[in-house]
Amino acid sequence: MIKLYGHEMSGNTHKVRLFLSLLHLEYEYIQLDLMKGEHKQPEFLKINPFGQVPVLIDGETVFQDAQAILVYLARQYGGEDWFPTDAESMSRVVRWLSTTAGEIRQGPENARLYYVFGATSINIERATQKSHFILNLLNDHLSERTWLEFERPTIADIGAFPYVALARDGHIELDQYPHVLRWIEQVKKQPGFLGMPGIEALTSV
Ligand SMILES: N[C@@H](CCC(=O)N[C@@H](CS)C(=O)NCC(=O)O)C(=O)O
Repeated sequence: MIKLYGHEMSGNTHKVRLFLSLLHLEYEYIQLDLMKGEHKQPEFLKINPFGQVPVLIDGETVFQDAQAILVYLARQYGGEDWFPTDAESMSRVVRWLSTTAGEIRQGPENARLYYVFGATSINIERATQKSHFILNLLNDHLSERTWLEFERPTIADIGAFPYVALARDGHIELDQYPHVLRWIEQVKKQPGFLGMPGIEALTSV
């Protein structure tokens, strides 16, 4: 049985929950109380010395970091589609996983941390500027493509999705990025899509 430690407001946790849901995998979900610092307790630090969620355990093996977990799940359970293994395709997907942990974290993820969680150590001007930089880039990229790479969703899309879709939480308006908005709707249309607070699933009429 797969076990996932996370938090409902964590976009990093959501990357993993969304992917587990798209793969129709069952798992036990353990929500940590981050406000009480459960993720900094010795028991949890044993499974993740970084003191962060998400952490996924499959059998005896522990995986930390949302991007690394997506890679594991894609290769272990997702077949060739979500994370293809030829050298060029792999590099293309990893490029967006790096962007997720780089520009998207420095931009919309940090802006949300500032406004929603009061993380005043964050330089909000810089996070806002970084957000618009990466959203502009994504908008241009998606103007000619349906998905970030290839003609189907991959873990590149799943990794990038939560904090882009949550950008408004960080006071970043998405209206000026129509191709990004279209891409968000497309992710939401995937069978098995799962929302989180701030990312509503589409309602069927
Ligand atoms: N590189 C990690 C970052 C995870 C992360 O920042 N998790 C946040 C919640 S979204 C957390 O646990 N923060 C608590 C802390 O860093 O002390 C990943 O991609 O999973």
